[in-house]
Amino acid sequence: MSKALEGVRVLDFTHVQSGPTCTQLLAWFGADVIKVERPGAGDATRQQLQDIPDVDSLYFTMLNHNKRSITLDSKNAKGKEVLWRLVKECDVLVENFAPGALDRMGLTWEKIQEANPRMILASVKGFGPGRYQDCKVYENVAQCAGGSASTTGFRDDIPMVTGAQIGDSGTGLHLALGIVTALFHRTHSGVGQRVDCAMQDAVLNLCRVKLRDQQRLERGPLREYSQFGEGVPFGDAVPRAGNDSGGGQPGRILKCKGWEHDPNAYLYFITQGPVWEPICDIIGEPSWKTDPNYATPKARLPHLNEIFTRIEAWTMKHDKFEAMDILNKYDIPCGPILSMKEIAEDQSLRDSGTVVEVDHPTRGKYLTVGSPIKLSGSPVEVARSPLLGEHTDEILRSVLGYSDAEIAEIEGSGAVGQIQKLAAE
Ligand code: CAO
Repeated sequence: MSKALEGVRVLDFTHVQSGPTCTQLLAWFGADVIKVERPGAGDATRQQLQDIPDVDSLYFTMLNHNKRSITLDSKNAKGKEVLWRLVKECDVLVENFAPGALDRMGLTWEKIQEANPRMILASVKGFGPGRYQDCKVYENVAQCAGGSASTTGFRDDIPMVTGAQIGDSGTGLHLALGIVTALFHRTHSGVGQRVDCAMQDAVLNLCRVKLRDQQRLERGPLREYSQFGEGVPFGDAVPRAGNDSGGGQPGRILKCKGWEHDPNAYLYFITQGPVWEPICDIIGEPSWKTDPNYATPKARLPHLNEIFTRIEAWTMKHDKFEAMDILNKYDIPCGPILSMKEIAEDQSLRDSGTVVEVDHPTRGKYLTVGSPIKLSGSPVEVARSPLLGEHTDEILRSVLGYSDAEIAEIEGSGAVGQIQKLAAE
């Protein structure tokens, strides 16, 4: 079966997390992704958070599946020559260097277009044009500048970053969409274009509902926030809402049986309007079905603390999975708080290819997250990440057509470091 992006060749000049998540998606969908790395060092994440000495870290392996690796010093004259050959052979160049770094390598948009008018140049930067455009940015900076931190956590506590990598992986996802859109546009325009995605913008896009609430706040209190029921006045900016549901269906994280010793013995419980009656029956408050203080969603808003305290008295009698089974019979929206251990062991996630076991020549077997996007006509097979420079020789020969003598000259110049000839696996 052919892959959706078969025939697309990507010059992957990305590092750390945001860029690599984007090119990993393209590789999963069938693009030939050629990761260019500095000789001897490679992507800095190869050595970061190493759990096994001298073995590519899980940080690297889990972000760089299905790619090929070539080492190339882009500041060496011969290296530049090879790089320009790659620019001519590829459809997309993806990079997430610090602002200005690509230009300093001589790869300006004007020169790239001249060399290859069909090239799509896709970049991640921390900020778009404006006062912070020259800043270097990592995940948590983007979460803070994009509106996530100020709206995450509890009202009485400091701003909070989230474990979901919305700044890095979130931006990578946005960029991948920009790239496939530009590829589609190229099918009828015949020319490439730039695709820029700033991490601040991507986070803000994911925090869209909070900008909604900012404007609602100008017209009155946010009644679905617990703070409304508690009688705490609102300020002039959207507050942190703890674990309140974002939408019009109030929800909370509630303790379940075992919470005293298990940090994840909790359930997210949503008091969705249409299932209010079964909720009342299950928690043993049948009179709340008709009591005017509780019978309608609007009437319930000032009593959310009382209601959830009562529901929690019920959830604490059941473990989270038992509670799920009971509540699901009545279509009550709820979900267990799953630990990473539980997720790693979840059979359904394994069966669907979302959690995948991969074998690696120096690491052995490890778990990774497969593609969360499933294309029926282009299934993803997760292949291990490349070793540093593993495909240098292969790419110089088969993609760029260099001869033995030319390859010896390139190697002698130091542009690619020492080419390793790997034994067949
Ligand atoms: N050969 C030679 N030089 C190379 C090279 C290669 N193959 N690959 C990279 N380099 C050079 C770059 O040209 C740059 O040199 P100059 O500064 O002299 O121009 C240098 O390596 C360092 O690049 P950098 O500034 O991008 O790297 P850094 O580690 O200092 O910063 C980061 C990292 C992520 C903060 C920065 O790249 C950045 O802000 N990127 C954009 C935002 C982003 O993607 N952040 C997400 C990171 S994931 O949390």
